[in-house]
Amino acid sequence: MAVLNILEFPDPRLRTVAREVAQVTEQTRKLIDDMFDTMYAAPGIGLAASQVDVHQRLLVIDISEDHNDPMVFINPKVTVLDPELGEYDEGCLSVPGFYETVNRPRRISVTALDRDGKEFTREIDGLLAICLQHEIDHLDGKLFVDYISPLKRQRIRKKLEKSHRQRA
Ligand code: GNR
Ligand code: NI
Repeated sequence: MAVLNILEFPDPRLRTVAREVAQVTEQTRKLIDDMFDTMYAAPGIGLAASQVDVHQRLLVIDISEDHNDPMVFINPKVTVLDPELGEYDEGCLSVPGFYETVNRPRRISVTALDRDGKEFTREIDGLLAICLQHEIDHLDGKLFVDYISPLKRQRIRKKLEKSHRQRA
């Protein structure tokens, strides 16, 4: 297992639209295991393959305190069950150190494949609904900073570019 490098805003690779997983294979499961290692090490509550520069429609989530509820979503499709929006201060491992309020539908249904390639459907609300929508945005090349004002986004971009230059 391995901790993978996480791309950071404004890396243009984060804007790639991921492609569907054609078949869930041993290679897919190896990637999933590495993504859990990477997410738990960060630490974070979710990780999309896009963030580790793999542009396949696959994401992992674990919102439990004890890292004992790993969830896998492959080729996820969401339908909004209730148009009511909820707000939440979101962060992102690809935008480290910044938090901004984002509004998203509170109740959704998701159909996806699990790590065995088996389809499941479940209704979701709360933090899991927020996190799942945040991760699916990554698969579509979107980041939470796309929902805030251009001025705030520009400030975050400048600060992260500066910290990337200092690291280099
Ligand atoms: O670890 C994470 N925390 C978080 C907090 C509020 C809303 C969304 C998230 S997801 C984030 C990990 C991440 O960047 N996933 O893409
Ligand atoms: Ni994120």
